Amino acid sequence: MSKKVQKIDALVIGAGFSGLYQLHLLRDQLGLNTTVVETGADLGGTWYWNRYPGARCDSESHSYCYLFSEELYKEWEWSERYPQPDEIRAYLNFVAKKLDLRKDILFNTKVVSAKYEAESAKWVVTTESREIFETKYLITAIGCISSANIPNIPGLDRFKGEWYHTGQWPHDGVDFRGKRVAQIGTGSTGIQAAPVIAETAKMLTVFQRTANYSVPARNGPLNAEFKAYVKKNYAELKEIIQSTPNGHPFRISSTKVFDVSEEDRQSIYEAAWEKGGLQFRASFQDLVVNKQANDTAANFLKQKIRDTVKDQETANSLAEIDHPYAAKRPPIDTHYFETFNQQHVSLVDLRKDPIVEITESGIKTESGEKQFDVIVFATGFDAITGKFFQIDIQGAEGKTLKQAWAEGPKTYLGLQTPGFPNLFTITGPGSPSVLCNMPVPIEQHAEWIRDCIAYMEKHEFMSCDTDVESAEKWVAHVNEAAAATLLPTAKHSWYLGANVPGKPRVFMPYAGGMVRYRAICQDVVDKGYQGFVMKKRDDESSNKNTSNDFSAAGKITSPGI
Ligand code: N01
Repeated sequence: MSKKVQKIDALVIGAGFSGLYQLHLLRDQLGLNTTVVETGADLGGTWYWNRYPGARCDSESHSYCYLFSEELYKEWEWSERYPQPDEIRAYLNFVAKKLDLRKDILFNTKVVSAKYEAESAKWVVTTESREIFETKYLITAIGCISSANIPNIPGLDRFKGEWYHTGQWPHDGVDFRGKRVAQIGTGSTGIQAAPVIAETAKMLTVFQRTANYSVPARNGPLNAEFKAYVKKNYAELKEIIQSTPNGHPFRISSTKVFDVSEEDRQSIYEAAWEKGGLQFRASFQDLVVNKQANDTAANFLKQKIRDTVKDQETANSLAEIDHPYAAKRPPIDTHYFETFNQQHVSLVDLRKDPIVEITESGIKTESGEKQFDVIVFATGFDAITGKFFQIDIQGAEGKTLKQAWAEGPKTYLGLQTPGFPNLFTITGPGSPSVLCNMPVPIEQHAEWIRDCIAYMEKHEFMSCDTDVESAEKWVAHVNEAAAATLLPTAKHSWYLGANVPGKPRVFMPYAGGMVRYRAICQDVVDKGYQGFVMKKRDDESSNKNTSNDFSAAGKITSPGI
């Protein structure tokens, strides 16, 4: 039986970085009656679910946090260069406590449907336990990589051992001692997990479909001097983080690869390798836009693999990489390639020996069957759109979001989809999202949404939608931005949806960089919410404008990542 309808101003789905900040902005700054609903039993979003061995954020801790409050920034102290899920959750708990957020979050509450009622201009949102909310504003804060992709390999249902997906990891961990473990997948997650699984497993076999680059993370504890530097330089760090295309705390070099001699180039790569982390990508300005320039970095990294891995055949399989460096999300690691020098660790190159099926006791490839006690799927996510499709979202004319995005997601600025008024999507498709250090686009989106809602309330608009023309222009611009880079040349990338069979191959994140994106969003506001259609009750007039050509933000120079 349905429960009483709860009437609120704003409903936010998800209690990760996005949802928490959006709650604070709408409740504490606009005074809206706001509720956050969260499937998990606690806050954390991505970091509530991703607790696999070796899990760590690839962004440096002093940039993987909110920047809106100097007080919060200075009060929190990170312990390591890259934070683990536990520490990120502790940080989010600290923020939630400081801002008194928990009282407006409902945990263990999964949204199953959201339907827009045009007459009342309200969203009716239903949860799995039949709670019903009626809300003017609906904001998705559901993350980009939150819908686990478990490949449809025949036979998994009859496997008698244990199996896990890294994005749905048991909270009390998995004991690998004495176990023969198969790990499928060598993306950022698999590259983090394998060395840690190998520490305790009796045997680890890594199944690799696409070889991947990786740069050492060089993780370690932060010393007192660095911690003091971070606190002292909040303003400067914030300025750097918010003025680089990818939202990281370092600038991308303005030097191009062929502006320097071969010798100098190698020294620059060596220094970046020693420093470690995603900063390697910032060594030169043109690494992700010029294939020949990229080849120099790719060759450097492939040689590092060959120098590290002792077995020739394994080294070949790991170093035969089919895409430019950073055209897929570049992993960083702690002794990943070294792991293959251990006697009990081996690699199966699925390009040469594909999986046929999973059996009761192991995995059968074309060359034969291997026995396993545990299978770890580090196989990624139905990224960016997958989570949306788990909710039955129905817009103004009864069309579902699934139908609207059947040929690929179509949004305006990644923030709104035509026909779905008052639905705002934090880091939705078409946002810079995953090409950036995530808290940066999250803060910008949440603040933009707050301002848009404040504008609507001030002018008594009942609804805000975008039109098909504006969304089409934005999708074209997202494609144009991607085409200006090497990113779409990686054909098996989840940026393109290529990891999920049947998913439309559309480049989903905005590759024009965060600075450019921020400028476009501001320009849209300055022009009276250009491309958005705001309506008053019984009033067909709106502030609809002609659509934007996004040229005000200038030329695309260097993408995110
Ligand atoms: O997922 P992935 P991930 N048979 O999709 C393979 C973020 N992240 O979880 O490349 C065999 O990158 C697949 O092969 P292929 C980060 O943004 C962030 O590693 O499709 N193999 C690939 O090797 C990252 O990019 C942090 O050919 C199959 C792997 O599984 C994103 O999460 C830390 C297969 C999947 O790699 C996703 O990373 C970790 C099949 N049927 C991750 N299906 C942070 O620091 C898939 N694969 C924030």
